[in-house]
Amino acid sequence: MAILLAFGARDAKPWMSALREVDDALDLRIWPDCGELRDITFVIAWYHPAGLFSTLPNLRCVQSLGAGVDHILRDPLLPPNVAVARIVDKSLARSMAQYVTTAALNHLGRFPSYQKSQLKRQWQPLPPIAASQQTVGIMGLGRLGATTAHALRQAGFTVQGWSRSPKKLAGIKAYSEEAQLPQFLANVNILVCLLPLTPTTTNILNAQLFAQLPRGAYVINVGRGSHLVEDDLLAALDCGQLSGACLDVFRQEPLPIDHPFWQRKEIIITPHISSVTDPQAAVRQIVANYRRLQQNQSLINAIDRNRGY
Ligand code: NDP
Ligand code: OXD
Repeated sequence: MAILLAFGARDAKPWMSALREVDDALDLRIWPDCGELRDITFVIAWYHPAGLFSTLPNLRCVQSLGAGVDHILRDPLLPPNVAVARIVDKSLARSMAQYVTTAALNHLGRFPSYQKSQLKRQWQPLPPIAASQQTVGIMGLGRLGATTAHALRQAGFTVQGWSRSPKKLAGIKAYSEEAQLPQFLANVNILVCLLPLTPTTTNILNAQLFAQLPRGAYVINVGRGSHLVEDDLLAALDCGQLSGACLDVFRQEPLPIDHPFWQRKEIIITPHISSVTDPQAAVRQIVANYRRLQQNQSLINAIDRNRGY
């Protein structure tokens, strides 16, 4: 049995070292040096090369390098009986909470406006807004969404969330299912997307949804680029329905050089860094999963392939 590291967009070497620190007897291979393909039962994947899974006759598990698994599930060649697991880690949740809170406070403090004034050498105080008067709405109250909700609340914001199933989180008003989405959106000043990308959530940040937010709302997308209909965002910014957006994820990454988002002053762009898995923090659960697979035990943080997350 061997483990293959198949990373399209990340350096595999720090992962090799961290895995070896946990168990230096592991048979580890880095794509494209796969060796004997029939040895490979376990793939650690991050935007893996197309066609890979169909070349591995004994594949039993694909472990995502991150919290999301959309990059694995969208592969039509993923055999139906292969288990899929993801990373759940406190440091990943903390760093997401930190990013989103920073983005929300940056918007609340009007830092982008003051930077514009600065470039014009203008001393232009704006009326202050209290965090408590701003409602942050988080779409997705899972591992990252719940931690982020608590961090925003600690920063003084009024926080509410929306998820598939009903939730009870101290101090956070929770809405669930599609039926409660309009009610959830109606008073949200800062909307955060922390949903997984599934067929149901693809394109969810669209014109119809933006129209249900109060005028001038702000959007923070840290879920996936395909949650957002890009033209609808630009139109909502043009007409003032939205006042701005902070985007960490994009339909195409890296964001193409000629993409209209680059030119927009109301958009803050970061290169998919809001929460990056730390190899040292994540390898233990990966090795545990590999061992559990060998012993035919159920996996840690396995996802439901039918549900898509
Ligand atoms: P979880 O699976 O723990 O949580 C997902 C949440 O979304 C759950 O609350 C779930 O509801 C809710 N949800 C799923 N589908 C729907 C739906 N159709 N309608 C309403 N709510 C829905 O995931 P994580 O919190 O760990 O991660 C969320 C996503 O964040 C990842 O999938 C990934 O795309 C993104 N991410 C981005 C990173 C970045 O650097 N930008 C880093 C890490 C993750 P319920 O609780 O009822 O199941
Ligand atoms: C993840 C990510 O899903 O980094 O973990 O986007």
